Amino acid sequence: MGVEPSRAQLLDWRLALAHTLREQATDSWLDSARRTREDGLKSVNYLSMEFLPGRLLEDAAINLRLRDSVSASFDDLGVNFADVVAGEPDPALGNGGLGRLAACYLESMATLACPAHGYGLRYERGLFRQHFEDGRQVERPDEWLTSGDPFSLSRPATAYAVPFGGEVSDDDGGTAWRPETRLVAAAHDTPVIGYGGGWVNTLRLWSALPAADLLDLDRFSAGDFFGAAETETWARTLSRVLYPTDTTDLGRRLRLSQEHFLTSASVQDVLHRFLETQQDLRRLPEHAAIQMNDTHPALAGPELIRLLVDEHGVGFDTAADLAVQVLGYTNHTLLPEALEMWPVDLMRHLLPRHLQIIERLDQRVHAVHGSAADDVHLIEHGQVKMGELAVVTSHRVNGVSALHTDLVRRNLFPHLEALTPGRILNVTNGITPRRWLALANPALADLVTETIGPGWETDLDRLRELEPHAEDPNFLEAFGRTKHLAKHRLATWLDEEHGIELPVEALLDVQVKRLHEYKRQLLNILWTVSRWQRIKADPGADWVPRVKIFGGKAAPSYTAVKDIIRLINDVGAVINSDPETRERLRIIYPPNYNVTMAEKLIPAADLSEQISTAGMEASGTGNMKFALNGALTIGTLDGANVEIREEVGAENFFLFGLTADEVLARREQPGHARAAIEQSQPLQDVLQAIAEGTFSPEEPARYSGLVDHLWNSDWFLVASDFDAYNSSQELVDMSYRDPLRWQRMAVTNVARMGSFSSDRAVRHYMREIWNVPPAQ
Ligand code: 26M
Repeated sequence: MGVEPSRAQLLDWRLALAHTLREQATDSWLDSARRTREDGLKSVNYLSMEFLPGRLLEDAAINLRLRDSVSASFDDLGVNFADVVAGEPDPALGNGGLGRLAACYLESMATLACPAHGYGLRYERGLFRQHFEDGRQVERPDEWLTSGDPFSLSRPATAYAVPFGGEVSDDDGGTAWRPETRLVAAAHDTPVIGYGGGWVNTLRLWSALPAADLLDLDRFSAGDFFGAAETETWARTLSRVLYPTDTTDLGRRLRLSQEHFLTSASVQDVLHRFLETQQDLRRLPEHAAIQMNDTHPALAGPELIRLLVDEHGVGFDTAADLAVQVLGYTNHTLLPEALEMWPVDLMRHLLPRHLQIIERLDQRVHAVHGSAADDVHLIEHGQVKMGELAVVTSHRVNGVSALHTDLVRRNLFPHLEALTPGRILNVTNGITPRRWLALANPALADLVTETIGPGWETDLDRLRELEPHAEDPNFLEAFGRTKHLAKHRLATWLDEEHGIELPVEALLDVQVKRLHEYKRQLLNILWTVSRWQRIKADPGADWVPRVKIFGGKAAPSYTAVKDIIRLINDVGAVINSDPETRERLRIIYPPNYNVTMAEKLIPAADLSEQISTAGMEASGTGNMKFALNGALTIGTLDGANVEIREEVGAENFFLFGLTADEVLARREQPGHARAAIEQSQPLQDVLQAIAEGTFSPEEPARYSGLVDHLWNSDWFLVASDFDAYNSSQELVDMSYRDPLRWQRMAVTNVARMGSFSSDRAVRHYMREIWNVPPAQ
């Protein structure tokens, strides 16, 4: 770094470490690309608007099997490894589960030596940083690039022009589109190192640059200096910021432009790499699979067809067939407000050629399937439906848990399932055991290795070998010590970073995830109020001490859940300063939940809250991380909870609440919320306290809207599930009072979580969707 060791700052050490680790990966990185090229291997192109990789350096050290020697080298230099990596920014290039899943899958593909590129956008600012002011969420910009991006390589030589706007002439000419503007997509590559370091893939993120000729010289000469720079400003805006919401209600033009920019640059890159070694585009499906992470990159079909037809002279039908063979689409949500639709007028304005191709695809579906396709419309009510587009341009469509896939088939795309039975399949989500056990929980990872030997890192089913030890009191005690260690680590961090005290002997009960009404953080905080009231009513009883930890961000415009954040903080302020209950109940809500915070919270948790309204959480992946780290789950029959419970055993899982079918039926009953509240004295007491301003004495009416909504509407069935949740929580207390029993349940959870490895999930994609053979 050009700095004398004695004068080096932590940042210098971190940059040096980044360059050193990247250097260590370089031979493998080049070899992997060379082998893919020279052996003509098929490769996967994972297109995603979001990636949440977490901090890169410790993960790279672990996967290169260098963590211990790196740490020892730093010791020799009188530098603390943990301090070095603690300064690393956590790239927040995603909102939540979908982006984190993409990162786990990239890591597993590299570990399995599956040739792959991740493609995304290099947002200058990631997801906002969250602060609290008077309990309210305040958003600040995330400046993750201020000390550079030292683990990545910018590749100015790899750039593509991405066209926008303009006019199309009739559909049969090969160069029908005369775009108004072109932006340049420039590549930034991050190595994705597989476990063991034998295979290294690439995460390629695009940033937008103005094309060299974008400054409008005519306007400039005419004295319109600002107008002349308009297009340049537009370019710089495009990759400036990640959309912080999971609906498309704001800034629609910019969002669609981002999606097209990602898709076009990536598909051009896929074709470019193919044409480096091949001539016959009809063989594209033998060499490339493209996976669309939700509909955000669903322009990939039209874009691939456009490039094949307009630039390479392929016929439309051949191009469309090729696209279908190459593409796959993963659906991550059934929420109607998150299903993308783009106004036809906007699409015509920005992407006239793509609109033309979509119209032709629509005609083609009807020509091929006749009246069986009467219910299929890619365009309806002046909107392009991106879900239908993604389905008809893909040979496989998958949901992310068994229940979710069932609902995708039955409720979301029944008309499309009927056209091509078998196109829709399930691939239950998974998580990488390298980051979520080896990195996040070294104490438990060491105990596992001592007990069953190494190898579980790449063969997570081997955790089953822990099961006999669940009967061994010595092992259970050692297991308990790992949990304690994780709690102490968390306590130190909470104290140092946030000045928060953590009572480490208490039951640690954690709900961390994006705020959404369907995830029902509200149910959790209402129960917490109820617990507080009951402790106060019977202070002599033997209450199990609990710490309720919350973490998560709300979309800036989602006012209903911003109220819930404020309520949690308001309740916390009152409860935490109540001397009568302090030793038995505490609320902690550290701001700015992200991957790094997850790595600290999850290993320390005793209880994992997975309490969504049944039928609404597509899968969840936090649920898997907690169970793998020996937390027990309290949860509804939703998403992957269903499969986790089947694997770990019903007796090792705290189930409560309405099923997905019951949810639908309950919503049909008029006055269901009022009826549920009237039947539950504890819930009435809670709502009365909130309505009276117990937690907002300076503004008693602060939560009147929220309470009113619960009595009169309650779409997410918080009231209907309250009593069941309470009974389940009482069972949690009972089980926790018997530490050996609790630990036996926890160890059994760990031992039976092997199938939730992202290695299993990625193998499934390779076999059933990508048609990529396993490495020998
Ligand atoms: C859409 C338009 C504009 C801006 C953002 C979006 C958008 C962003 C993220 C829409 C949806 C987004 O994510 C959906 C998501 O994260 N789904 C989650 O996916 C996880 C991985 O499969 C599942 O585990 C979660 O259950 C599911 O909620």
